[in-house]
Amino acid sequence: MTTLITNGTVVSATGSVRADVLVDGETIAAVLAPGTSALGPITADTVIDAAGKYVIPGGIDAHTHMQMPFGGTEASDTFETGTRAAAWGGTTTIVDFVVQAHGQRVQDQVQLWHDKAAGNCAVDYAFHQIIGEVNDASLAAMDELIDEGITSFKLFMAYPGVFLSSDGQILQAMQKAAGNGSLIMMHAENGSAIDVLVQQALARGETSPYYHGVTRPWQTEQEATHRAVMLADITGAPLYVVHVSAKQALARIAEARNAGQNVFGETCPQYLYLSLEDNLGAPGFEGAKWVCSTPLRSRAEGHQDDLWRYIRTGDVTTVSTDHCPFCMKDQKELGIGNFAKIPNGIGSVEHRMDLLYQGVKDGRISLEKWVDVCCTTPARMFGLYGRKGVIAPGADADIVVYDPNGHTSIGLGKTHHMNMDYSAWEGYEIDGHVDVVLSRGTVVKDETGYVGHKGHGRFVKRSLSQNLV
Ligand code: DUC
Ligand code: ZN
Ligand code: ZN
Repeated sequence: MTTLITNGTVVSATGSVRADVLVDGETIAAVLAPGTSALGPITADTVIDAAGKYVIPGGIDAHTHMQMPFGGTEASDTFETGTRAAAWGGTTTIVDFVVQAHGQRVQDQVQLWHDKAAGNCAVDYAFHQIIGEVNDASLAAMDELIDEGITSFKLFMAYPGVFLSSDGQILQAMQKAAGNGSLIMMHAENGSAIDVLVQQALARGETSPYYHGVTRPWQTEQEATHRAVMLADITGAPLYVVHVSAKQALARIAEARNAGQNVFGETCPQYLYLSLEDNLGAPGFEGAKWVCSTPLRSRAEGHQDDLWRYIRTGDVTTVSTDHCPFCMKDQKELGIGNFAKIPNGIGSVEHRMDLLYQGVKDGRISLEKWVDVCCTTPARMFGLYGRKGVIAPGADADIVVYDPNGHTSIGLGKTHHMNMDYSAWEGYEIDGHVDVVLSRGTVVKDETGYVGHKGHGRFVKRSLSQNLV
């Protein structure tokens, strides 16, 4: 089965060129000058006309939480619904987090995540490992998992009593990563300080969602980021700081990078567009829709503009979603009268490519930077490059045909495909449209809608990061 995507502009992280893409089976066979090859006109079983469109590598969302237990409930997207929504939005690979909490065996949890995902996914998937309890067994598992294609480990400086690791435990895990070549991912917020601020706010009767943001001030993020950077420096471990929302934390990351450290920043669409004032501060309990950690930051303080700038400078290496959806009904509602009980998370897996494309339209980032932070660098960062993140012969035929003149309405009500009863992006009008999505050569989304099926998506074993200096 061959497919020719013709007349389009192939956009990579380094440039754009008019070219045809020939797909044979599951992989890309050739990238050709438009119309012909040295052997004459190309024939294929299926032809996709991409005239006036961009042809880009399938998006890689390197930070998702499908059906993750959290805050007394479970993230509302299953691997089936979440990866289907990803396909709708031009994301062809997700990297989800296996969770090891206190008292759990890492290897048991890996098996559990395989059981949840296998046979259910619309697009390919890989795993990171959350180490919620650093001990001899979990440190040993960090070595074992590398052979199983899980090469990055997330630690928490937040959520005392649930996921938080002490500085000593973090140091030990970093020593392990420095030795075996894996990558440490860090949730960098000072959880002990935040817990005190939260209790004090609640005691004053400050219970609405707005106070979720107020009690996690930027200083708690910058302080933890600094500590993580210093611990990484002591150990020589590479460090990827997830969901950075404070400009001061990014300044610290940029400083470490300028000093030659292998430190990387990730941000998410919510931190680029949404804010403490406009969203968490919405009337009544409405702000619960946007409770996530790290929190949305004040627009008056200028975080959003700075994050775009750090994407341009390369200090924000990747843009992922931290997709962790909860419905308002029965889930976010757990925190009525006490913001600390609102499950933390926003769902965006369907909208990341579109939302970041607005940065191109608005003149904030180049077309190539869009592909870089959404597709190519996530692949390099997490050991997928070559197979994923690139349109080149031999790569998996994960391809998106994107219409820059199309339009996507994230309307009021349920116009999205995530398993949520609201959208954090309600009312957003997007310049651009995901027209066609191929996952390993199979069209999973076209102009008629979703045409894929559950079970098409496979687990992808990752190699060590290809993005370290
Ligand atoms: N932050 C969230 O918003 N949700 C899940 C976990 C996290 O760290
Ligand atoms: Zn986190
Ligand atoms: Zn997360």
